[in-house]
Amino acid sequence: MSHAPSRDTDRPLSAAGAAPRGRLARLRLPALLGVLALAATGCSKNDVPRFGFPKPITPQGERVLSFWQGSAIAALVVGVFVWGLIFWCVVAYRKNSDELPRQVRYNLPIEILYTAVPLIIIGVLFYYTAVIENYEDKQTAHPGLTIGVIGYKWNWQFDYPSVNGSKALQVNGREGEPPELVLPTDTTIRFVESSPDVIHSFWVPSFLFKRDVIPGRDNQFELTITKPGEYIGRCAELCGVDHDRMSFEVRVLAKADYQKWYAKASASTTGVSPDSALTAAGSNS
Ligand SMILES: [Cu+2]
Repeated sequence: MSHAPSRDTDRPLSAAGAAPRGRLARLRLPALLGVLALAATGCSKNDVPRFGFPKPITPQGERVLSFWQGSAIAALVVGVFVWGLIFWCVVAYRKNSDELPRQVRYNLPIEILYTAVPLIIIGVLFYYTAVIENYEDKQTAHPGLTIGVIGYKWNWQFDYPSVNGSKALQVNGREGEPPELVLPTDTTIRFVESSPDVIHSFWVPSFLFKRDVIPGRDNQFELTITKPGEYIGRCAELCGVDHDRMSFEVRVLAKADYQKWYAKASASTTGVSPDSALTAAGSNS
């Protein structure tokens, strides 16, 4: 290690004493810009720990969120370490003479380290991915509700089977009027997907889950919703020219409200108006 003698030694004492303050002043602008960049993302303080993910409303989504948070924190740790190494090299090994630096190669321990550590990181990510995927793919023998999801060019149809002799119910979107998928809380819901034309993808961001709707296959999954409310749903597969029209609404009602809605909607001959769930439930939530 051959460091050039510090250039500060020639300076008068007063100037050397002022240097730290000058350095602080130079950091003020980048710090301000950093705060501004964070503020401009439009994230509230409560959103930051989710690293951009929406608030999950299913236990399955909670697991995905924890995994995402763990991965993001691991990536940040690696990132900070690498940035630190880069800045340290930039400063410690900056050019200080025209002499060619000592040429080195093959540091075996370091090469083994930077091969082994990424492999371990990938192994851990792979393990948790597999565990959570298995959890999300788990299906019960008798789900509380089975919904048929049909994605077609360019809308959605949701089929509710008949319950205790009631009529089966079909909810269909119309042009300019997205269909409303009404679901109960605290019920194991199985979704059975099908498509008559091309591949679509059923995606409700608040579930932190999407699954492709593939012609000739009946892709299935189950989940339980814990929070009533209104959520947005989309097609997450670029399925053609009017792909952007394939959005839908998800309205989650408390179990009792859902039953009231279902009784009314399945008895109706005129179909289900977008707000019938609310009026039937007699609530504004
Ligand atoms: Cu689509």
